[in-house]
Amino acid sequence: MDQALLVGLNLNSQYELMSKSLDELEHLALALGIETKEKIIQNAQKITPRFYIGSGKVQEIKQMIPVLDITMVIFDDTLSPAQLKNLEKELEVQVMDRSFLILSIFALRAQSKEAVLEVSLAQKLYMLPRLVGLGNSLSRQGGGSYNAKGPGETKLELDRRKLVREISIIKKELEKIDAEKELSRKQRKKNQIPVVALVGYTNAGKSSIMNSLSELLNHDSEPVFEKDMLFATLDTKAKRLKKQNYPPFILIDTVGFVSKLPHELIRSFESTLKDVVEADLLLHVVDGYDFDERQIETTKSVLHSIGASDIERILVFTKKEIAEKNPPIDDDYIFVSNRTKENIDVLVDTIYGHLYKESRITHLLIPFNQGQIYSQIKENNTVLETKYDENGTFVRVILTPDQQTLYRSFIISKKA
Ligand SMILES: Nc1nc2c(ncn2[C@@H]2O[C@H](COP(=O)(O)OP(=O)(O)OP(=O)(O)O)[C@@H](O)[C@H]2O)c(=O)[nH]1
Ligand SMILES: [Mg+2]
Repeated sequence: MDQALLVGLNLNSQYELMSKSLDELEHLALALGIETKEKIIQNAQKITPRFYIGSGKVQEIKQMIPVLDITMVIFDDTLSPAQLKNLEKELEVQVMDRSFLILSIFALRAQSKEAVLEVSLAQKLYMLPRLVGLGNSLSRQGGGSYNAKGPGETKLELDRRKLVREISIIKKELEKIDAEKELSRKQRKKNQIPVVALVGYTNAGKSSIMNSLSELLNHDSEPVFEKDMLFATLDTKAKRLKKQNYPPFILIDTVGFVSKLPHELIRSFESTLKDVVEADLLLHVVDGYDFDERQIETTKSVLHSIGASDIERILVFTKKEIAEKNPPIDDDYIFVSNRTKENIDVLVDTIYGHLYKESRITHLLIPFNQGQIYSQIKENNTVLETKYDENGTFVRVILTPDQQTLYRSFIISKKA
């Protein structure tokens, strides 16, 4: 097992926040099997360009390394390529930053072809500007060995060109996958089925909510993977759910967020996160037991950076059965338990309330030769009444504004 020393720079004199951030870093490290031996916080006014922390602190760390048997030093923030290089040279152990750690966890978890490509793209984007500094860390990731060096070309330049080439190949692969997914997105739009996406901090309980909702609404579906671990879900899973006598909706479970999520990851997960961006409603899931308001802020800021901040959001807290008190927050929320299933039914009603709040009871008269329209409406909507007369099938049904447009030629003004 690697033994790590964690380092945080406290710039805003918010010691407590920094200490929480280092606790989270410890969890991230543990996810890779790295044990934390010691945590150090330096209070400072500004970042030192050469070492990120002050050079006195670097010497202090250097002395601790042999005493504590440290094999790597992990910084809580993103280090510049130069800082990384200077620190590795000075400390003579492997040095990594929070971004590298998160990227490595993602790499460990990625299973589907899409996730593997996305993570690999993020890692390569991260490496590109750091080829000079990442000597030790990079060689583990397969910097590659080369036999054919062109005249006058350095290994560095070859590495760089190889990376650039690989990045463009992966991007093309991802575009292909995205084009296929685009088809199913278009199909959903055409069928007017609304999309609800689960978003939130990693380990908040998103996948568990998907399972609770599926159990209640769709008994025969396979559960998705839920586990007490960081980034359990990397792949998007979509399920069609439907309350009896109500129209269906698509529920999407996807990757969780964490504070200081590397921007390379956000960029390369574009295709996965598109499902979130195109959703009609977001369920912002928050751990209601281990409540931390900053996790809400992190999620909001990631949503903002992917262009999803204007989508309507319902705040959902989990783990109600073990929480001692209500989360101290002014916003409206629903507090559920995925263990006892308390309030899962309330969540369902709230989802329907949001999706169909502009829906209207509409009267339609569908000629008998348009039977498929009637089946489509019955399948996807709440039909309140059906009657047959010589002109066709009369239906009293709840329609969304979009559906009112779609079926406008069948709308009649009052009861037949
Ligand atoms: N006691 C309790 N545990 C819960 C509840 N909801 C979720 N959990 C547990 O919390 C852990 C994380 O749940 P997940 O559903 O995997 O979390 P997630 O948000 O999907 O996490 P990522 O996929 O990593 O982003 C699991 O061990 C769940 O069993 C709840 O209501 N009560
Ligand atoms: Mg999950």
